[in-house]
Amino acid sequence: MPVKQEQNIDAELRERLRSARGVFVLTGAGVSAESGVPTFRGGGNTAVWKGLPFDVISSAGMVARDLPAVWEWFDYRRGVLRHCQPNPAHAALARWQDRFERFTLATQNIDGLHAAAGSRGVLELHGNVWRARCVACGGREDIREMNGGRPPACRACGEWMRPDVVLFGEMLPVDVWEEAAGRACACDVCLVVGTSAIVYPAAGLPVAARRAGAYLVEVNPEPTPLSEICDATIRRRAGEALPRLAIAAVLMGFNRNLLVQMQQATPATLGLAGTLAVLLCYGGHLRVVGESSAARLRMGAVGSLFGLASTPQPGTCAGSILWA
Ligand code: BJW
Ligand code: ZN
Repeated sequence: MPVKQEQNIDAELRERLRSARGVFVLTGAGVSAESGVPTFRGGGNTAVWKGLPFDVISSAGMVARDLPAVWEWFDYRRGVLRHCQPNPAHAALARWQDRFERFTLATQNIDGLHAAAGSRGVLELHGNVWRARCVACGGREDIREMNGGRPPACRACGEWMRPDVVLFGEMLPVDVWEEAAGRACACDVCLVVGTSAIVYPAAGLPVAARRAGAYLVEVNPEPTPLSEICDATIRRRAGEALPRLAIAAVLMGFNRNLLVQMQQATPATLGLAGTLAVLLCYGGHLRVVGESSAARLRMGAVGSLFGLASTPQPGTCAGSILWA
């Protein structure tokens, strides 16, 4: 099946999202790019550090050879991250978590920005840069609550601690991986955002989801090896695309949950709701049912103001707005 390359959210994607019960999202460095976090392979400025390519310094071998250098590298990275805030893409995904029966957010990022945006239960496949882990007993600590010392010593057993991140050549945390793999294979829509999709095993999750029957969508300004098996690709930055997708999802929830109440609403409520919806949803899909002709007229007026193609019928005022 040919891949659909969309600048806009197409009707099929909206419908897939509307009917999805399980949504699985995999994010990578690109979702944090608009927060100022450098990517690994997208021209960011951390690709080489002190003459060492990141895949050398961020490797299992380096922990064995030179743990203090690994700490220095991650202290530097935390110094950069300290100034970074979640962006609209993180915020949009945080809003999604309550909109679907089953919603899973798995990330390859170690920056903690999804949680900072309010996402709960994020599956952090590659660990978290703000945590340290004891090389002997596996005990974990929040680096922000530890005092000095590099490498720090474990409070429980006195052995060295290391950053609690998954480096090249290391296994992913088994429980997190198994949870992610199970959820990926049980979703209806799989969204892959801002990853070059070349680092395994994480890059295998969307492939597994697609094989299990999910509708696979990629949000990335650049093509990736995954693009050719995607059902749709949105060639936009995550900070632009996700809020628009999120608004489409909000309005779908709005349709599903509030349609009945809207049928009972007064023309004024309908007019206000319609105006708000159109203002908020410049990329969304709007379907509001009104009992009175005044409400339909009001919706029609709002629609024409905002370029809404509306098709009012008795008892119904419906329309959809395409992205500008
Ligand atoms: C935007 C945007 C915007 C920009 N909006 N988008 C062959 C087959 C299978 C596996 C292997 C293999 N050869 C080697 C392996 C193993 C290796 C691997 O996959 N290597 C590949 C490079 C081939 N994998 C491992 O070692 C993993 N472990 C493992 O396999 O265990 C089994 C094993 C054990 C023992 C021996 C061998 C195997 C572990 C992988 C851990 C990865 N760790 C890192 C570093 C974490 C710590 C740190 O931060 O330093 O994780 S590597 C780095 O890459 C980081 C990332 O999470 C990961 C993925 O990168 P990501 O997120 O995709 O970022 P980028 O920069 O690559 O892409 C950014 C994208 O965003 C681009 O596409 C842009 O276009 C886009 N973008 N702006 C949306 N605004
Ligand atoms: Zn310990």
